[in-house]
Amino acid sequence: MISTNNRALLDMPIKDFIISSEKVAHVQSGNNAEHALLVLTKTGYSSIPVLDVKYRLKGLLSTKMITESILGLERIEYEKLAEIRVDDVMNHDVAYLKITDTFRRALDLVINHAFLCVIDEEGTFVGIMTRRIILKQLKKYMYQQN
Ligand code: 2BA
Repeated sequence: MISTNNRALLDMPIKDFIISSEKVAHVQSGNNAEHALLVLTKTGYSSIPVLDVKYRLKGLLSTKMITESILGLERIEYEKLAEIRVDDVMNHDVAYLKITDTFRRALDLVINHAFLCVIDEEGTFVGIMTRRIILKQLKKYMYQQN
């Protein structure tokens, strides 16, 4: 049975828990893989959002996707990095949240995803909600119960 307190958390709008877009490392779909690998390596994140020039969410990109694309039979073909576009190697199938969604949907999705991209009514990327933030909120509510 869900307590009143838990329901309050589940029904809470996600907008207060978002890491806003200007703080989120991202690449553009037209960037080449060399630039993307640089961003991933420098920021230290294992996966980051891919946006178009109008800041619309297009996919997710990880270091693994890039290295797989340059994996030859006997060696890693680094020279290909400059020719490969982010668009060609990213994952197009992205689980995302709408800014109007509640914590309940975020909790459902974050079980299988380390972070979720958040878009507004026009489909513009507004930021991310991470597993860390969701766990922190859950912990806060669980302690309040005792
Ligand atoms: P990962 O990069 O695999 O990071 C897993 C966890 O390791 C993060 O969990 C965070 O607790 C820690 N971590 C990794 N890199 C960090 C860094 N540079 N600074 C501080 N902590 C770091 P979450 O915070 O729950 O993030 C989950 C995922 O969300 C990350 O997975 C990453 O893919 C993405 N992410 C988080 N913040 C981001 C940002 N500002 N820009 C782009 N992607 C971000």
